[in-house]
Amino acid sequence: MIDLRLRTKISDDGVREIAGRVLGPRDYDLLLTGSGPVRVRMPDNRPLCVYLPGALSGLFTDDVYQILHSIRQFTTSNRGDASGTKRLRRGGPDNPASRTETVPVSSILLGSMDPMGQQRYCRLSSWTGRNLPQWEKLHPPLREIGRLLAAHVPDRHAAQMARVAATRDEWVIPGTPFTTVTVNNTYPTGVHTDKGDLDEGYSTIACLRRGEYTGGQLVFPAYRVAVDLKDGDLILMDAHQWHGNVPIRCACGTERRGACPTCAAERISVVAYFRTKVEQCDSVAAEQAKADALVERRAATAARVLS
Ligand SMILES: O=C(O)CCC(=O)C(=O)O
Repeated sequence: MIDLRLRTKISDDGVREIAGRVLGPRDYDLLLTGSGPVRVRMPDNRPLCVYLPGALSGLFTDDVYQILHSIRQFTTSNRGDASGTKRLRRGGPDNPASRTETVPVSSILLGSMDPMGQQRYCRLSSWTGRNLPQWEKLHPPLREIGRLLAAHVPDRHAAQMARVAATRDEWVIPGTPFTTVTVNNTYPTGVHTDKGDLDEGYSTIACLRRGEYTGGQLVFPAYRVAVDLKDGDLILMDAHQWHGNVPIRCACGTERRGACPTCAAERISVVAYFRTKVEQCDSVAAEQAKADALVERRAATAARVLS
């Protein structure tokens, strides 16, 4: 394993200014490609990332790929800076929407979700709840990612496992230090830091590639370091450091937001992590009771408004 210690860092204020921006080759000086494993340390010696080329080769079977590929249809407009697009307020000048949205990106949450927005109870994400057999087929690669995290960043893995021990089993992906997974399909994230995951933990990104494309490199702009994840590569990383991707241009020559329907170029990133607030989740039955009570309260309010 090559061990690199970076000497300089651009100030947080300097990087915050470019939050949401899609990066380019001008934003890095060092590009890690698949020649061998590399550990990169920040100037204060904390680990920025561990890049493990080919570590997952063979684990993303056709079956697993088909599942991950099939969920590209699910999009979200609430990834904020990570969408790499501007936030817009829908509605007219007289009735502006209360919250802003971005252009939808192909990104979906799998696994456990803590209370957020209107859904003030813990639950499995809707895709997960409806597709349990497929969800379980994703577990073996996630277990291997957890094992690699333990092997290469043992202190962060141990910190995460301490939170796992304090969390009800039903909310943890069995045999892993993770509760939740984000699957992105073929779009460049804008400069962002991850939110909702454990401060003392570590994030992991696995990559599946199909067809021919250029770009997609994952850049840490404060350190001017980038990683070109190939099919089957894994990066273990501090996702609280600013990061984002370079635009993805497929073999047909178009800049992609979504897999290319013509040449089938596709970049899937699978981000596995521990969601901090999942530790507070009650039993499935108790959380379901909270959900039911919320539905009843809303129905009662709606009935009062109509009467
Ligand atoms: O796809 C990537 O390389 C980065 C994904 C990411 O940063 C995210 O989903 O938050």
